[in-house]
Amino acid sequence: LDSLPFDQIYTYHQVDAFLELLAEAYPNTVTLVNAGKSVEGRDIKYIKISTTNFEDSSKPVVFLESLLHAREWITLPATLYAIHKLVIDVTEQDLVQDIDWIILPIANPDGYEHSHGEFRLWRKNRSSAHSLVCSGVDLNRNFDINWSTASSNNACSDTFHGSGPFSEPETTVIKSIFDQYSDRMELFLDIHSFGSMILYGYGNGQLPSNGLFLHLVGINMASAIDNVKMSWNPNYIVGNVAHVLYDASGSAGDYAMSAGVPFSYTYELPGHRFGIGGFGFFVDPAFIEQAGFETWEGIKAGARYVRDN
Ligand code: ING
Ligand code: ZN
Repeated sequence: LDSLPFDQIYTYHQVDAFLELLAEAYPNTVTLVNAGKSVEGRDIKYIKISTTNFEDSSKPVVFLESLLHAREWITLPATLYAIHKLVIDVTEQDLVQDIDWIILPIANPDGYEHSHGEFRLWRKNRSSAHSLVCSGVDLNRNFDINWSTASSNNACSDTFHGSGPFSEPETTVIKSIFDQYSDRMELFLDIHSFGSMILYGYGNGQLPSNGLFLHLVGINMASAIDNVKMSWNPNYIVGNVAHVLYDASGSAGDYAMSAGVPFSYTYELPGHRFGIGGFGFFVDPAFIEQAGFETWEGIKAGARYVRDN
């Protein structure tokens, strides 16, 4: 447990076993929640980290999520690295003392398994309920915020939004986390790849009323990462998703803001420069630990900002 190597990509089952062991080994800080089942029946598990009783606490909550999109493998070691720093190798005590954490490492377990066995570049979940020919709903278009206004109605599209808001069990699990904890959730980081970006909403280009502060904290996190990044990777770009990328409705990040979370970002971790074929989604084992290490710098900067302000 204390020497979880950071140079590999773990499977769903390995992560599941790790979370179970972690909760057993650190019962005073870690609570494992089995929050529901995916379309194919896999458990969706997240951990709560708190030095006090999570449910009675009034500390700010920071929520980290990865692998909402199956093929974005590098995002998993980034959240596992954060778990390691918060639970096992606690070098920065203040972060666990002052903040309660929710970490959902594999938000889309079926898609993730599919990307390991069948189809490396799979993005969506594995629902076959919406079409006879194509499977999968883009979970980052399925949330109940401006649903269907900038996403696809075609089940064969990689940005298919599903049959309605929260039509998928995977997004419903995430909704329930916001339902329970959004009143004290100050920061939500939905970790994706790739592109070296820190993006905020709304996905239609409208800025929330705290847009200036969203940008400021985004730049704070980006420069913390840029300070330690590999020299050949680009600096992080910070901005509104519709301004720097494209319009996108029904995203987790937008839903978090509509649920009252003041600081909500989608990280796009760097793509890999040695990637072949599938370009940035492929992962070189030599840089997995670096991805965790540098992303952790951004997470820390964001968490300390919301703690102090
Ligand atoms: N990019 C995100 C996507 O879901 C995004 C970009 C960010 C959309 C924030 C909406 C809101 O398309 C990746 N790589 O998935
Ligand atoms: Zn993504």
